[in-house]
Amino acid sequence: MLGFALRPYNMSAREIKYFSFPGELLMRMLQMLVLPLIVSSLVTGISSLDSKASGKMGVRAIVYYMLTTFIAVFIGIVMVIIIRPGKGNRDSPVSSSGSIESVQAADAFLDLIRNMFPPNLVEACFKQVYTFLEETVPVSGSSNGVNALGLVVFSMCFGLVIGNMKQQGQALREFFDCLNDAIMRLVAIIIWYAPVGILFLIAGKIVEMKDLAQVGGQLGMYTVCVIIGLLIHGLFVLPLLFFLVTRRNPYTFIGGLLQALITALGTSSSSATLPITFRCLEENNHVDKRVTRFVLPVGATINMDGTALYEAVAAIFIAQVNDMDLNFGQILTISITATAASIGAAGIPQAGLVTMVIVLTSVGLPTEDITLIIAVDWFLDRLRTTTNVLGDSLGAGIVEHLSRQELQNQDAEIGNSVIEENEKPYQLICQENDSIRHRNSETTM
Ligand code: 7O9
Repeated sequence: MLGFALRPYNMSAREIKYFSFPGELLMRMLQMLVLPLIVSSLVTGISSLDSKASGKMGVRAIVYYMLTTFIAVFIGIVMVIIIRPGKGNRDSPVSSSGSIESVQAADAFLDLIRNMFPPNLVEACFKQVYTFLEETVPVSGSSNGVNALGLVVFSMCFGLVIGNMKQQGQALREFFDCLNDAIMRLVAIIIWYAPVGILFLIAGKIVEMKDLAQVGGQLGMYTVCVIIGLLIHGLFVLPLLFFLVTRRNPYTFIGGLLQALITALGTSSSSATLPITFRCLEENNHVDKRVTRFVLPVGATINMDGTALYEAVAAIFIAQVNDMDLNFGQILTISITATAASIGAAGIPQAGLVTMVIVLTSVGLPTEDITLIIAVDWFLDRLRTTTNVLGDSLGAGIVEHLSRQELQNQDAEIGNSVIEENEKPYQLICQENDSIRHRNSETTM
């Protein structure tokens, strides 16, 4: 409302920039926490589980990610085929900004694998490798952005190794556990500023936005199509899946996530929202810390249901605009590449454009037409980010429910070990210390 109330004043670009400043601050504070948060949570999450339990939990999470991403793509494709937003006369081309470089799917895929193994961990905190074409020769460069995939792979391996080191690894386990607790306390402070920040982020964006009347015709129908697809996926399909698995009311669970969902809407970044997502799941929904620490960082990196849905819809929309009839094989190709693109996005530099180019070229669609949808991209990005965060969070609830047996076994082992303090294996002592510390921290927060 604040944003719409200020629109008639026609603020200059400079004024809008000043106006959005409190929002920018929130964004910077959240991003500041993401790096130590994902490293410490993955290391402690994995080292506190035995390798069998973490393996099972990992498989469950991956199956959930694949399944829900595929369902999202399917919903998107059904919506875009029913609504047919691209039919009729072609809109006059929206002012095309930025050139789309030629990228090769093979190069992007190799970049993805390369980024999994960063040669320099410090550099991985702010750079990704990137292959581009100079004439026709592939040259490697680097682009700005956190190499999330590399850090996730390293942290998982590191956690696995120190989990197996028994008493030798205890110091490191305690260090990362304590680091994680400390970061979560910072999150608890920043959360007080979040409402102010989000207010200015969203209001600033509404003041800045071009006239809505321009977005009519094909583009308007396209926007509606994506919104309906995201709503069906986020409000019906995912909650239904959650209910079928856990037999709990999914909407009370989603109620606990409201802060995280609104932050996702404001920041349009699921990685910046991660600190809030952690807090909502652990404090409001009481999801086991061993699950959130493991599942959430991985989910934020590879599970993007909204993004997959969006890319599939965009590709078929561009085909409709160009009067191209897609056969079943091509639609299948789009669904596979859109799924792959959403999984790989965090590992591919300049992902937004590059993954879209890969999906389009896989079925021979013209890549210039990406410029048609750029006008509404900022808006749809917010909605698909919210869907991504919702998918990650419901996934954590589902994985916790499916893994309750392993979690209880581990709790029981810790309980039994109290009997003979001197004879119990070192790992149990450590786990017991961990759980005592958690109990303490819960009571002090
Ligand atoms: C959306 F969790 C971390 F910290 F490990 C992490 C850090 C960075 C995870 C992911 C990233 C990251 O860089 N992700 C990324 C995501 C990079 C490029 C593109 C995207 C896709 O983003 C979504 C979209 O545009 O559809 C959306 N904005 O979920 O953040």
